Amino acid sequence: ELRQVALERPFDDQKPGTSGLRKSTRQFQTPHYLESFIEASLRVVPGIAGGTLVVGGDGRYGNLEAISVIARMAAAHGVSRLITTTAGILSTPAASHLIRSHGAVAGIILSASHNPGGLDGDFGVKINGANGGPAPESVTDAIHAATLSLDGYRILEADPLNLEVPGTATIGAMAVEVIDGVDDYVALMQKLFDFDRIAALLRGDFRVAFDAMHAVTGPYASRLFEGLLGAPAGTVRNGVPLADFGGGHPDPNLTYAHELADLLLAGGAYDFGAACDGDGDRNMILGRHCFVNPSDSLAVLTANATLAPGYADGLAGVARSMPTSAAADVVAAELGIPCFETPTGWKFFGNLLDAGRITLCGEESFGTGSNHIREKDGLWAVLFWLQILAVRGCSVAEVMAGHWGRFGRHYYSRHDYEAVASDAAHGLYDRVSGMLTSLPGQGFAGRTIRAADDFGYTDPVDGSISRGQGLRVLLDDGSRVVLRLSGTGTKGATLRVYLESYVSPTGALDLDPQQALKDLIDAIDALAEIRQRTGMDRPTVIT
Ligand code: VG1
Ligand code: CO
Repeated sequence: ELRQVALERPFDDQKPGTSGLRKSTRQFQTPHYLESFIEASLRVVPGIAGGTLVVGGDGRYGNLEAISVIARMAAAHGVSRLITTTAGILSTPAASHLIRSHGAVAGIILSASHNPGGLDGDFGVKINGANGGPAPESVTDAIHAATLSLDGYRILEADPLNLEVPGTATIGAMAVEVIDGVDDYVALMQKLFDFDRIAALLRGDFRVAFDAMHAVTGPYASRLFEGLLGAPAGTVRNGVPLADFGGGHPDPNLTYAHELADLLLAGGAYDFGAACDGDGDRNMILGRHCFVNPSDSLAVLTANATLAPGYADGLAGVARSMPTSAAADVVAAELGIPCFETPTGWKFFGNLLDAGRITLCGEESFGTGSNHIREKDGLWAVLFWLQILAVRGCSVAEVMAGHWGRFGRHYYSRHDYEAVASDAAHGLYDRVSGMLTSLPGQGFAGRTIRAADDFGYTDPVDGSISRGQGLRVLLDDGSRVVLRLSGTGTKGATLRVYLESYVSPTGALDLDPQQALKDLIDAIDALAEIRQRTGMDRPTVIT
C-alpha cells in the first residue's frame, strides 16, 4: 500500500527559521504542504532507513493529524522503529531526551513553540538530529534546498494509530511504540535534583504557582510538583493542554503570562512563580515582588550550580547567545571557566555541548538548559531554582540582591515591535546596517560608540561560519544596544531591540530597568528611527 504522490509544483516558502519551519495553521493545511517538508527532511537526515525516529508535539491544533502523516511517511522511507507518545503529547526537552536515550537518528517535534495555536494560530515542525538537538544550519539549508525541487513524496496507506494508551503497533514493516511522554523525562529530572530537599520546601509554607498556559508542560508539571514533590493541588494552573492554548499566547513573559505575573508581582500570597511556553522549553522565574531577568537567571544558575546534585562537580564552561546580557560572563570569569558567545537559537549550543566544552547555556528569550539534553528546558530551570532556594533557604529577591551585590548588575531589557510591515522593518534594519562603519567614535546616550558590527560567529568545534546574526552598537562603558529581526514570527516582521548596561557592585543596584536604560532607549530610537519607521509609539512586548 505504498503511494507515490506527485507534486504539481514544489513549495518555495519552506525555509526553516531560528527554530524549525513555522507558518500559520492554515498554511500548513494547504494540500501536501506538511508532506513536502517531511519528505525533504526524511531524504536529507542521515540514517533514516533502518533507524529509529521520535515524533510528538505540544498538543496544538493539527498535532495528531501530523503524527499520523509522519508515521506513514516514515514507514514509506524505511524507518524501522517509530517512538511516539500518548495523545501525541511530548515537550521539546522530553523529545530531546527520548532521541538520546533510544539512540534515534532524529526527532520530529510538532510545535510553533511560543506562538499561539488553533486554526487561526500557528503550526510548526522542528527537525532534531541524533544528538537530540535542533538540526544545524547545514541540515536545515539542505532540507530547504530539497523542498525547492521536490516532485513528489512517498506515504503508506494505513489504519489510524491508537494513541490513547501506551502500546505497540506496526505500519508496514515499521514497529510503532506508543509510550508515556512524561515518564522518562521525570526520571531524568530525579537524577539531576534532590527531590527530597525540594519536597521539604514545597510541603512547608513556601507557596508556588506554576502556569502551564494550557500548553504541553501541564502533565509534566502536575506529575512533578503535585505528584512527586507533594505541592498542594492547584499549584499547577492551566494544566490541561488545549489545541488552541485556551485562546492564549503561550509565551512566558510579563505580557503574555500577566495573570501569573500579577499574582507574584502585585499580590503577596506566593513565594515563587514560574511559567513555560507552548512546547515546554522556555521558562519565566518570578519571586514575591521580583521578576528574574532570563539573562540573570543563567548567571544565578552558573554561580549556584554545585548546589544541585547533577552539577556538584562543577561546570566545564557556559555559553550564552549574543543578545543575552554578559551577566553569566562575569560569573564564569570568577569561576575560571570559559564563556562562549553564540548566535541566537539553540542549535548553536549543540557542538559546544557535544564536545564537552560547556555544561550550562542560555538565552535572554527565557531559555536555559544544560548538557542533560540538547534543547533548552523550562521545567529543568524551574526545578534548578527550587533546588537553589531549598538549599540556601532564602527568597528569590534575596538571591538576586546577593548576586548583584557580588557580581554587579547588568540592567537589561528587550523591546519587541511585533507584526511590523515587512518593508518598514527591513528598511530600518538595512539603514542601520549601512551606518555601522561610520558609527565608531560618535556620541550615543552621553557615551561614545566604541565599535559597531553585524555579529558573525565561527563555531569553535567545527569551524562553520554564521554571518548576519544581529547589529551591535557597543559603547565605551561596556553598555550596548543590539538590533535583530526575528526568525520565528509569522506575521510581517518583528524587530527586537536588546538593551544592556552594567553597574558595578558599588553602584545603584535597585533601579527600574526601564529607567536605568532610558538614555539607551531614546538614543537607539533617534539613531534607528524606530517609532517613525514602524509607526508604533511603543514596543508590543517589553521584557
Ligand atoms: C526566538 C528567540 C530565540 C529562541 C527562538 C526559539 O527567536 O529570540 O532566542 O531560540 O525564538 O525559541 P527569534 O528569531 O524570533 O528572535 V522557541 O521556544 O520558539 O523553540
Ligand atoms: Co519553545
